[in-house]
Amino acid sequence: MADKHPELKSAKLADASIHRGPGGETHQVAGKDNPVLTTRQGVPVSDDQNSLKIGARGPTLMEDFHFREKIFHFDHERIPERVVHARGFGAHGFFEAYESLADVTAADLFQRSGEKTPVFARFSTVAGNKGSPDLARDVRGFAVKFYTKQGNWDLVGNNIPVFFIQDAIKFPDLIHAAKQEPDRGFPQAQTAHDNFWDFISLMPESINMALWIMSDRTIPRSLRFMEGFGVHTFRLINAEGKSTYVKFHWKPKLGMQSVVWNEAVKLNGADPDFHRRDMWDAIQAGDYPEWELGLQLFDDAFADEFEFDILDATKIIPEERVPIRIVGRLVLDRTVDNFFAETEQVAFQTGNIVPGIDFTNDPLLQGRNFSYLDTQLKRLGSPNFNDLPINAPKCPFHTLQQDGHMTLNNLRGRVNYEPNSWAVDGGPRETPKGFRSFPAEEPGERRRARGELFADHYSQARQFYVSQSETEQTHIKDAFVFELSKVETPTIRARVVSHLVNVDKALAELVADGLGMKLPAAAEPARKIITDLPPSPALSIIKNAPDSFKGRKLGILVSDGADAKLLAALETAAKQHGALVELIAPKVGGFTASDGKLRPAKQKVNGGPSVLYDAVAILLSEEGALQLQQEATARDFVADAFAHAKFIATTKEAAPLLEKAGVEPDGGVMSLGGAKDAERFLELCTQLRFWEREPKVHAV
Ligand code: HDD
Repeated sequence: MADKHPELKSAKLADASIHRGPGGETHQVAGKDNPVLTTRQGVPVSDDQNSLKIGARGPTLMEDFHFREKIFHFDHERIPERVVHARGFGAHGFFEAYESLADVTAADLFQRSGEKTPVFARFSTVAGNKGSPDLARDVRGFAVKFYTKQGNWDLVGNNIPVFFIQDAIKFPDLIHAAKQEPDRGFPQAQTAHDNFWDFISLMPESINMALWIMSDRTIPRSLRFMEGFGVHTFRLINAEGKSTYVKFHWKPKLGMQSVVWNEAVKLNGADPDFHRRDMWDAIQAGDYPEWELGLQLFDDAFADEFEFDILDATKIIPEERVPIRIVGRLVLDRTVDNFFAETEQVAFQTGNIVPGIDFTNDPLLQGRNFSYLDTQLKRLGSPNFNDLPINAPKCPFHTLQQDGHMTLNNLRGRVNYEPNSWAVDGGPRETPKGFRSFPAEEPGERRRARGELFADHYSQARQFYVSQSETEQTHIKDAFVFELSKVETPTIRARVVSHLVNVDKALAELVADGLGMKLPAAAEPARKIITDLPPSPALSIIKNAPDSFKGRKLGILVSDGADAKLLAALETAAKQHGALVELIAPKVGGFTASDGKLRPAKQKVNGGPSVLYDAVAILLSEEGALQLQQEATARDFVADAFAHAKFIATTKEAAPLLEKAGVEPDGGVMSLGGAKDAERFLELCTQLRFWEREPKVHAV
């Protein structure tokens, strides 16, 4: 167990030194465990409860420097939130290289097998404000800062390998359309509104990404259960200066998993911090989230023969075409000490690359290289944001940059320019081993244009759709119907569906039917040929499910008199599967199981709905079942678990509750005869969801 804050858990409540002031206010005096409270100037404070006044009931005095300083600082606590990806959660860890990649790159972090490089990763949603819920249907940011021995490398990716637009000049339009509408300031953290779908329908290049965002990829069960992608084609450069194209992939060790949409909607109310809490809990418990880094490597010959442009960020290269070479692992093993100092002030920049890695001409990437640097100045308020510990390299660095707001790294000595004549204290000098851009030849006219192959907007969208399992295809259809049902303008709905006709006619028909409209004619494609590409099974979450319940959570609904043996057996089996257990009871103070022992509960039933769990067990005594069948939230607990295709284990005593909740026993509902059934149930849970049930519980 790696508990980073053991002192908090062991903390005694410090009430010994409490005394009351004349107005009844609480004063606590510094003692051996608590330092003296001071002002920012270090002046000891005698009273932090009352401002300085004339008499007990008189006006506050301007001379109260402690009051002024405290309020002044509070008034300025906020900095602008990120214009996108405002809501995020970060953690520290390391990247470990499995092998030397010296054949393809000179990047120092990839030279030695077993080499560990410290990293900071920040996961985010895109559209919502800082306080928005975690389970918004949205792309997740997956940004990793590698503090390498040759400087910081930032891989600023997403959990989806394609993007909405091809050229960075459209980014402000995309984001304006996705975020709250400017007159009304809503909807928050949602794309289900007119402006977003209006923009998408007018930008056919976004249709591939539209399919991805309507898939379950945008409602991950956990940040630990999702993939990450560098999206663009980058270059790796080896010591001889040879360039190899590369696409970066992160593969979660626990496998991929998402929730269902109705679950996401409910999770946003039940626990808006669901993803960050999950990550925090996992790291605190020593169950460190882990991903493997994979590379798709290819050369100019492949780029020339590939049917899409490798500079087009709205396209993937299927894993079946260029296999992924796994080259290392990312482990997140430390939560932050201070959210603001680290997660909020971390400044990622696509422009942060190191010798051995280089950009390509992808017009989205080229634009990003300007935007990230620029935005940090606005957000962090000074060009010295790199002096903040979270942003500073961990290798030695020497620049001749100086001064500016809040600089912490000041030059020493006489020299702040180069070249200079000083042999001693002459400051830093260049090295032939420093970063060199790949000397690509760039012929051509100055034009506002794009590569010809960028115009195929539908072939890969279709490939993505046909690569999904039936369940996932239904989820995509349902998501389109849900989102477009929130669009108030029928012509926008129709324009979106007209693109879907080019993707997959059957999908378009289902969506049109779900919206109660006639199937529109197909949109005019920019490129006449729509290629029927072979399915890429790697694109499906369900087809690649991990067959393990590791890292998942079993929720057990209990009452007084619950079978203690069975409970212990379930707890043991869950532990053996690497899963966590939480007990949900009528009262949080606990319940007395059949062995007469009082056990604490984690949740009271109305605060612990089944959406918080991957599978549930209902372990009630007869009286418990009679009591809970009267309780709406207990009925919801069971009914939701059933509707969300979860595995349910139940004792026969719990039958009245299941019946009241409308559960019709099926292959995903298991009756627990005794302790011996616990392991069988956990085995069942390794399938994660009982998808066969879904069509039976959703009629619309
Ligand atoms: Fe971006 C933040 C990922 C296109 C402009 N972006 C940001 C973050 C991630 C991404 C993960 C959050 C970083 C953090 O946690 O602090 N962005 C992407 C990906 C893109 C992409 C994968 C396409 C492949 N972004 C993109 C474009 C532009 C931007 C085309 C502008 C032309 N992105 C920004 C930004 C942000 C940002 C405005 C906001 C906060 C920040 O940079 O630091 O500069």
